[in-house]
Amino acid sequence: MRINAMPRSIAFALLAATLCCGAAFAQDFRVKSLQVSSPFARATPPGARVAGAFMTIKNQGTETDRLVSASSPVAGLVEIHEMAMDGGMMKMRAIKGIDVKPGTAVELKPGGYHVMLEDLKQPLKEGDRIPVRLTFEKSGTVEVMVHVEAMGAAAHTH
Ligand SMILES: [Cu+2]
Repeated sequence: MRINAMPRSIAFALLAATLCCGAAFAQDFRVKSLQVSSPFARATPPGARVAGAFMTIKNQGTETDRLVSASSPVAGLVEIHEMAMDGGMMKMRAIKGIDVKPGTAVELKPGGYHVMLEDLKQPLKEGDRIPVRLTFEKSGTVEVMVHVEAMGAAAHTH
């Protein structure tokens, strides 16, 4: 079929479908009163065994909840980490959980809290979407899809 033989309405629909997908990854996931927004990670260099996953967790309920664990089929081990100053250097360490108070949002971001994917079974490639299960003390478990973005200038390494 010649393209200019296509009815205009179909041509516009195809164009809209092409344009839509830039924003399709800004995705929200919900469990009870919690909303997990736009989870992302960065592509890993060959041989890397770890990667951080980042997201915003908002609590629209009336009680404090707490992210207590996470797991993913792409990682042998998943921990909750924070970055903190230690003897004048930024270091990351495993923590028991992240509290999310009612009416607030906690941002997991490079240089701060993150979900650490360890013992990666394969490198994370730009454009991948990887499932990560988050478990909260009160709200239970939710599976989010983590969008893998281009490798960042700020590498995330141990
Ligand atoms: Cu870490």
